[in-house]
Amino acid sequence: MAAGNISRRLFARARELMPGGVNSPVRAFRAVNQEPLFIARGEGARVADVDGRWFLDYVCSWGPLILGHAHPAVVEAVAAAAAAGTSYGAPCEREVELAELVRQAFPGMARLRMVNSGTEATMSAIRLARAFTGRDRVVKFEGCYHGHADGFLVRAGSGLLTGGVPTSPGVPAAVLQHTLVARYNDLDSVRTLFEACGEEIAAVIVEPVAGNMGLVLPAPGFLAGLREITRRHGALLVFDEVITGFRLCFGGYQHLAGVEPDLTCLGKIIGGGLPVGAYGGREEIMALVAPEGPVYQAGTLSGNPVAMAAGVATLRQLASGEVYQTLEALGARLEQGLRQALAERGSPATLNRLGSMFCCFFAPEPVADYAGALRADTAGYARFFAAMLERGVYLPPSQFEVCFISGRHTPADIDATVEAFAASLPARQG
Ligand code: KE4
Repeated sequence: MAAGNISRRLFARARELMPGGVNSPVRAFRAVNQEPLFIARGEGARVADVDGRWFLDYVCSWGPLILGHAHPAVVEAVAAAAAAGTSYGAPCEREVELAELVRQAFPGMARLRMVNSGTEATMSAIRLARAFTGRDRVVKFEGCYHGHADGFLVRAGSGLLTGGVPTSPGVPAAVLQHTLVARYNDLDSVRTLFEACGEEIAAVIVEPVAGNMGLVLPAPGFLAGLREITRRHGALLVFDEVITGFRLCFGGYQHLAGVEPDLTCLGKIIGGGLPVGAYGGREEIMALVAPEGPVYQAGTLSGNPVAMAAGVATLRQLASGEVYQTLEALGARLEQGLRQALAERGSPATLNRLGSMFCCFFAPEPVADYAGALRADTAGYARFFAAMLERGVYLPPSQFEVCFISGRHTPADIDATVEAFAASLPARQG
C-alpha cells in the first residue's frame, strides 16, 4: 500500500524543508523502498494516516507507547499539566514524582537525572563514567545503538545499519580512537580489549537486550560476564535500557537477568510518548554530576512539567504489573501463530520474541548476533513490509528494528496479524 495522495503531497513539502523529508532517518521508509506515511492520529493499537487509512501499529513510536496511543490517563495528565504552563525552567513537583517512580522500579538508580532523550542519557552517562574512572576509552558492541552522540556512531545499529552506514562521517578520529567495538554475545571479544588496554577503559555500554539490529537476545552468561570483566578491571558497566526500561517488567531487564550495572540509561516509556530520558546509578557516582559535582550536564527542558506528567501517568498505569501479564499473553499468542505460519509456509524467515518485543528476520538461520542479523535479506523484508501494510499492519520500516505490542492490542488484533503475516510470507523456495 503506497503512501496516499495527501501523504505524498506532505512529503514533497517536507523534502523541501528537512533532510530526507524527515526528522529522524529510519522513518523515511528508504529501507523499504517507498515514501513514508504521514500519520494523522493514533488511537489505542492503531494509527491513521493523513489519507484516512487505519493500521494496526507495531512501531508504537519505536517503543514509548506501551499503553498504546492516546491512553486516557496520559492525555488527561498532559492536558492538565499544559493548562498550568508548558515549562518553568525551575524545579516542579512532577519531576520529583517521576524520579520517585523510576527509583522505586530501579533501586540501583539511587540518584538520577532527567534529560530529554535517550541520546542525552547515554551521552551523559559516558561522560560521567569517564570522570569517575579518570579513563577515556569506552567499549560498545557492533549493532547496538545508543543514540547519536559522536562516540556511539561506530558500527552502530538502528538507522545507521538500516542506511548501510554503520559508522558516521563527521566524527573526529580523536573521538573514534576512544570507542572500542566488541561483538555482542562474545565475551572473548571483550576480554581481548581489556587485556590490551583495560586500564584505559572507563566503561562498557550495552543494550542488555539488543533492539537495534532487530531483536537479539543476550546469550546465557553474557551480561553476568560483562559484570565480572568490568568489575575486575575497574570499569563501569552501563546498561542502556532506553528500550527495555519498563518494557518487560516494572523495572529493567537488569532485574530479570539479575545483573546490576553501575549506571542505567532510560528513555522512551518513561516519557509516555513525550521527550524524556534519564540516567542514574549509585550515589558515589552521581555525586559527581553538576551542581553537586564538577561533571557538567544541563538542559532547558529537562524535567519539563508536561513531559513529566506523561511519564508519571504512564508509570502509574504500569506499576501494578498487570499490563505485563497481558503483554506476555499477547506476545505468546502472536509467537505461536507466527511460528505455525512460518512452518506451514516453509519461508526463509526466523522469529525472535521477548515479552512484547518481536522481530521477524528474513534469514535462513536463527539470529543470535550481529553477523546473523547481517545475513538477513533486507529486500525480502521490504517486500514483506509492503505486503503487511497492504493488509493493514504497520511494522517498522527496517529489518533492523523491533516490533512492539501495546496494552491496547487485543487477542483479535493478534489473530488478524497472524493471518496477514501468513498471507504476506513468500512461498517456500524450490
Ligand atoms: P533517542 O535519543 O532516540 O530518544 O534514544 C536513543 C536510543 C538510545 N538507546 C537505545 C537502545 C535506543 O534504541 C535509542 C533510540 N532508538 C531508535 C529506534 N531503535 C529511535 C528511533 C529513531 O532514531 O528515530
